[in-house]
Amino acid sequence: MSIDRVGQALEKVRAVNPLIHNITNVVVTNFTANGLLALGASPVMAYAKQEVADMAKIAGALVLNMGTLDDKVVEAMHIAGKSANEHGVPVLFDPVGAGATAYRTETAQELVKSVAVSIVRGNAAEIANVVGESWEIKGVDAGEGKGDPVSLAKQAAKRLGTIVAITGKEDVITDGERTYVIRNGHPILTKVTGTGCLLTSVMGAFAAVGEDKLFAGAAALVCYGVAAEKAAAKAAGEGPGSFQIQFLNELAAMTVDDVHRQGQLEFLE
Ligand code: ATP
Ligand code: TZP
Ligand code: MG
Ligand code: MG
Repeated sequence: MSIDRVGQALEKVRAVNPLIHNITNVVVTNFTANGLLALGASPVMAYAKQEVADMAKIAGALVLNMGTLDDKVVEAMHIAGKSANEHGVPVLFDPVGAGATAYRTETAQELVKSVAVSIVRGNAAEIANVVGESWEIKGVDAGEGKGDPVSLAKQAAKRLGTIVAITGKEDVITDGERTYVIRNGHPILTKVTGTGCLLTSVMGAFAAVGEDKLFAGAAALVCYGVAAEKAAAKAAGEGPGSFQIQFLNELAAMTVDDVHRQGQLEFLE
């Protein structure tokens, strides 16, 4: 059963403790490092153009996150991405705020052209803008675009020739042919900044240890959503501050049994 494979993927992350090289934004750096550690991965943040090629080639996965861009970060992403590609290291891409400004949209579109990305993960508006569709976006948060996330994700995956994950109330991940829908998570995730960014890095940890990158991404989405549900239950009535701490605790404490009990993974034909 698929949910058994999710549990196995979680155990493999913890057994392997993959090194995840993040070129991410200044808002979420600490949360991302702590979330990866809690899960059982090994985070490193490295940005200097002098070292990113060396770091990317020894990593289990490279995560490129556009949250707070500047020229130096963009140059580092291209260098690191090229090195990861040359050494068979999976690259995850989080196009934070694509569509909000021309600079973000252009940077995202150039990156997916010059770097072979294994998984792109964003909200619906970001993914639409990466593939040149307009979809309203306010800052880094999804707007009220109309459309079906499953068909948008499939269309984007085909156009980019990669796996695409669109997250929100429900999550979709597809390679354009095979598609999973994940119905885990909790609305309070939207009240803590960086929960999308950490998710992309967590998908990196699963991609680092899984041959089937589509399933690895789906497994990460299930585990992340289950941890959030458990954390929200424990922090009930207390607000986003308590939830954030409890979420880190649950990324560490979540068991294969929890995944079996609560995982909501559907494969769409
Ligand atoms: P945005 O900026 O639009 O919030 P993001 O990059 O933060 O995007 P999200 O789509 O919020 O990414 O996804 C982060 C996590 O939050 C995912 O696990 C997703 O399933 C979960 N999530 C987001 N919205 C909801 C919701 N309304 N109910 C349940 N889970 C949600
Ligand atoms: N501004 C630039 S990056 C960032 C903000 C608020 C964090 C976005 O994090 P997420 O995970 O997309 O909510
Ligand atoms: Mg969010
Ligand atoms: Mg985001």
